[in-house]
Amino acid sequence: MTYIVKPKFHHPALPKNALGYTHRDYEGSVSTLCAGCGHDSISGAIIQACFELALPPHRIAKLSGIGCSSKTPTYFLGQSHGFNSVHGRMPSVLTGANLANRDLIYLGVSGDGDTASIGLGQFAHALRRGVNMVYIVENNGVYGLTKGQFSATADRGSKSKRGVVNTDNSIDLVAMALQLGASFVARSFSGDKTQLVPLVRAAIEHCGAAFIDCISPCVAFNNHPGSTKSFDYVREHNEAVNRLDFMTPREEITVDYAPGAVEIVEQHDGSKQERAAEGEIVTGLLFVEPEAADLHAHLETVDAPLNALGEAELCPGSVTLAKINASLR
Ligand SMILES: Cc1ncc(C[n+]2csc(CCOP(=O)(O)OP(=O)(O)O)c2C)c(N)n1
Ligand code: SF4
Ligand SMILES: [Mg+2]
Repeated sequence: MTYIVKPKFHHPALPKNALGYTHRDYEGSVSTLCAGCGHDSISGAIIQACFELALPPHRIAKLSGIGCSSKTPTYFLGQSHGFNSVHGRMPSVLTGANLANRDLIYLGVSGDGDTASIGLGQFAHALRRGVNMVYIVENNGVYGLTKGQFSATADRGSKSKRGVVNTDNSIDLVAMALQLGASFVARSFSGDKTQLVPLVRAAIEHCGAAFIDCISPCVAFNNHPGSTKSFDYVREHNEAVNRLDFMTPREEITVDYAPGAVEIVEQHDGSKQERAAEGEIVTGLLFVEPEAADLHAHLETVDAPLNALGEAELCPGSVTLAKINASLR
């Protein structure tokens, strides 16, 4: 993969976080995506969230599949662990890494093609198992990298750049995440950094499967009239249900509702579906289960990361093994 390394120098007065790092310490290589691509804004929000949380970059693992969206981990957190996996396979690679080392913060980045088509099964199982991760889908309704075919999240009736009408029903990843038991579910818009940064921060701090479906317009193939994933369409139809200001668990968590723009979303009364039928896009934190148990809790694994255990802890010894074998005879 081609990439351009950013020069290391920066203005001496750049603000520093609690670790003494500047925003620059959370950046990656220069993006090679199309100028104006929504995905770059999401990378910016991830950089900002990690800077604000003062996360040590070496404690973060970023994993992705294949697609323009899945290329983005190269453009942020250049000092973190990274794994660019196979198309649609990020969730299982992330699950394995998380089981081996529970001490890292796992950030899965995917596209709507990567997640809602080839990786749909992988997506479903990672969420239902409660893998402790932040799973972000950079949702543009097309396969951007392969020149703009409709993806499974493209709305029925929306038009391609050449005017072809999509006749297939769309997959709503937020609805699926809710049904599958994700304990943090949100939808956002790459053009709304004020909403997205606190959402990413809250998702990182959440223990369990945190899912963010982020509408991210593809300026090359899906930003025209007739598209329901264009900048203009999302700006006109975005219904932000809450404005978030996230503070770390050491302090109080507050939710700030702007006068007149407040609405409580009841997840099981169908209100979200009514909005979708009216062509509106509901964004914000839609569901959270603050005390959720993650996969390690379900499996009752030990607190120490498995990759840090030595032979003495991993092997019960020949005497114990003989006893177990005898009990099974
Ligand atoms: C197994 C496999 N099948 C198909 C492809 C071709 N392919 C590459 S990226 C992609 C879709 C990307 O779409 P999406 O995940 O939405 O990412 P975007 O580029 O839109 O950000 C496809 C089908 C592939 N690389 N590997
Ligand atoms: S093709 Fe679309 S998704 Fe890919 S970089 Fe360009 S604007 Fe972004
Ligand atoms: Mg896409």
